[in-house]
Amino acid sequence: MKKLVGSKSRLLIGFTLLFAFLSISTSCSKSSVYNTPSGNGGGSTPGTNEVWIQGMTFNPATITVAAGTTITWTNKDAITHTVTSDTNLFNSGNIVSNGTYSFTFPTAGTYPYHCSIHTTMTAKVIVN
Ligand SMILES: [Cu+2]
Repeated sequence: MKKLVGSKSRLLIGFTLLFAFLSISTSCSKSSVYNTPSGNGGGSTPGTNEVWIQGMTFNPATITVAAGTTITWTNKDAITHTVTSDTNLFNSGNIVSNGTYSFTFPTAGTYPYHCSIHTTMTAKVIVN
């Protein structure tokens, strides 16, 4: 009798451990899915009049456009960046991951800019 009770409770412990293990592995796989980037970026290079902020750099670092062109920046990084004119002509404010910012350049000239969060990130727009 005692032996039977003992094996029943061992069986119960076994099931409890099995359920505990299953719920842990379920939550693990859920969290790893949650952490996976969505990967909905479209193409693998910036389009015309587009600058990607990617890997802590502006790509392309120098973009040349005609006067009146609107340039769109897209933040491909997981961290926040800004597009900030060195001469205060334009300032995006914070661009979160996957966020965009557009600015139209009506006048010919060279317009250097940087990220105000990571000041080593610099680039320029040349308007012809
Ligand atoms: Cu930045």
